[in-house]
Amino acid sequence: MAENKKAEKPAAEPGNKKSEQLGQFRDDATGQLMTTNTGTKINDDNNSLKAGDRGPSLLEDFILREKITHFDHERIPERVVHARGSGAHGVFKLYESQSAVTKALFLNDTETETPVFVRFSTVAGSKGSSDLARDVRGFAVRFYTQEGNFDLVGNNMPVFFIQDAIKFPDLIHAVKPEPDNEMPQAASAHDTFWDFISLTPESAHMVMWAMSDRALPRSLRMMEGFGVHTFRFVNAEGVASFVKFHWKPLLGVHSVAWDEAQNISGKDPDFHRRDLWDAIESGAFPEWELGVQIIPEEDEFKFEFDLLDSTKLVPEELVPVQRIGKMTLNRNPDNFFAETEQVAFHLGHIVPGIDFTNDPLLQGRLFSYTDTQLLRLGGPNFQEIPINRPIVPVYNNQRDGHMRQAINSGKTSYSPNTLGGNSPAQAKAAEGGFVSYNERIDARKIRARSKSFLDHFSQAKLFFNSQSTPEQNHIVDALSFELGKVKTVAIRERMLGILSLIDKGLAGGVAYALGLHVPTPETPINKNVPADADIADYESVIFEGSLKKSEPLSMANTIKDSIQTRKVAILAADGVDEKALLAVKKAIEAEGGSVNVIAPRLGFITSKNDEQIQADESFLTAASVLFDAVYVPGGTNSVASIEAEPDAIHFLNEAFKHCKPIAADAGAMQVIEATYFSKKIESDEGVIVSDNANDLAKQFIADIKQHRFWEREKPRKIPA
Ligand code: HDE
Repeated sequence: MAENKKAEKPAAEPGNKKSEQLGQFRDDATGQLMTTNTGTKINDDNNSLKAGDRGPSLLEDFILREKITHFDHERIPERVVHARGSGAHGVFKLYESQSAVTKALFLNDTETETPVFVRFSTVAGSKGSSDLARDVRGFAVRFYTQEGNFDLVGNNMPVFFIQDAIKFPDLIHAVKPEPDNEMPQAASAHDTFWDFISLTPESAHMVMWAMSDRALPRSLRMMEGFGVHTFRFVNAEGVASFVKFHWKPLLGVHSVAWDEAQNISGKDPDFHRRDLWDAIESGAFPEWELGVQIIPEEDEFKFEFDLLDSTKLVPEELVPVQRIGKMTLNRNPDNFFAETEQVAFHLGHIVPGIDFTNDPLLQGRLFSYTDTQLLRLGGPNFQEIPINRPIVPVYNNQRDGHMRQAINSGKTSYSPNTLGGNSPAQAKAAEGGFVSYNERIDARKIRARSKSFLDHFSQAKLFFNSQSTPEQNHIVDALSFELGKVKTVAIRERMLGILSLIDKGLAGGVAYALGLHVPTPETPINKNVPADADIADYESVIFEGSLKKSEPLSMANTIKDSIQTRKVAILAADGVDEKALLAVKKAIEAEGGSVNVIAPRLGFITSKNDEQIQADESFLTAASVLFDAVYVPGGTNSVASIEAEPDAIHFLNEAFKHCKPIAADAGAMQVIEATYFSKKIESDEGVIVSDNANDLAKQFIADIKQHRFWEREKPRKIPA
């Protein structure tokens, strides 16, 4: 009789404590026989038990009942925000001990690799929405440290829309699909969002970020991450400092164009998820450096803004970011539901050496994250789900509840006790027990916003002024698009009022697109505003910050030194000049880029010297928006076929429109001549035509490093 042997479940990464722990739960049915959940082998999984050939199914059929019942209960509520996400495992390695500022062991110990699990997400869309929505991205990192889990639950933008957690349900209700018709999906371009924003001037700074190219990342691997709030570090002597957390991607920060984003949403709604998965599978592990801005406690009031206000960032010119370690994502999850869906992040998961501040947004979040898991994961034992377990043992007197896994032995589940030897005992600070920072609070209860939170525009201006001209144009375009989708003219006008307090040119550009006028000071933003909005005073606290520009805020200043994992399309057909094709392919692959040959149909193409070259995609399955650059090799017949292929010409026109590098052999000039942009190529950077494959490859690679030639958008209307 065949026996089901319990499968060996080796750690995916021996030596990695989290991976070893997950290994105990990983199951693999390869070579095993099918069973019910109670282990009884199943003989027929295709037919239910019936009374006769054509008779009714029998209630007795425990196999049918179990299978259908489980299926009926397969779904859990999606996250109320950040529903769509992608996860990955990795490790964090510290460069240098940070013991001067924090006693957190994983930030003291340079020997240990701390396992991490990361989940990236969009905010507004449902679980099945497109990756390329214009949206903030969640950037949640769990460190499985030797002192318990530390979750850094951040975003890809350093500030937030609101200052106080009590406004979060309002913000999210406004941005989510409208309640009467559940439209639009994963988009802020609708009336309720802008109604709320136009009545909430504290959102001005975040709106600049959300309308910038940061909301359209080229890849999850190419975005920054931020802890947003000011946190506290506490060292072994009990000395505290304020800290802001940053993640700096080693591939730089890059985005796509809005028109491109919308097309990607149709061609591949899983674009970011696939990109992350494929990069890890191919061994091109995404990397970020962890940065910290440390502010000594005595400097708390040194700034023109309040450190507790999450609508403000600390400019790097004022407090430099020190890079203290590196995170590498090196393993995809085994099971999306078990890991990415069930992971329960919480910024309240901290370890000794890290502590909170009184940021009212942070304080509210401390309540929300446990509360939401209770509903989403079904009860108080969600920390026992494998992905949520710390790598250190858990001992306390919490007991029972739905789906309890631990079998706690012994008589006592209270403290203090004598019957159980007073175990588990409280840990003294010297034993690693968490002691909250002993902050002095001497205050009256008050339900109001601190005056130090009232400047809403100086950093919105700082951000806008720090952008390059193409980036500023993109913000104008984004707002023109979003407000253009708003039906209520009064909301558009109110937003123009807000924008005019940030930058007159910005407001003017958007007003032009909307066919409206920028409100003057005589038609202030608080016109027709309900008393609850409480925005009457804001204009009186318009404040000019001393810093006018901050370089790191512009993506134009990001790293542009690599083509690692960039995707290049080669358009080819029978008769292609394989020498040129292979030379360019080899040069790109040597620098870590990847190449796809796109041909009129799948299968093989026959080169001019009768070589067989595999077509990776056809013009039916591929789209320019899924690539970073395009190359057209020569070869008389190939060139003639490509020229005659409307989809290929569209591919090139669209790549040009999205400001991507384009290269063609001199022999493929007739393909370029069939494009819209052929007349522009002499002056246009980022388009090369050459008769020397090596020179071409060199220049092409240099262009791909630049990512995009945004200056090409003049004039900014290009057909494609
Ligand atoms: Fe969240 N947020 N949030 N948030 N948040 C959630 O928790 C909440 C805020 C962030 O990949 C929820 O487990 C409140 C800021 C990320 O699983 C929920 C407030 C920042 C994720 C929740 C905020 C974030 C969440 C929904 C205002 C950046 C996804 C599901 C005070 C610093 C984590 C869940 C993942 C998820 C509440 C504001 C980041 C409902 C009340 C600011 C990355 O608990």
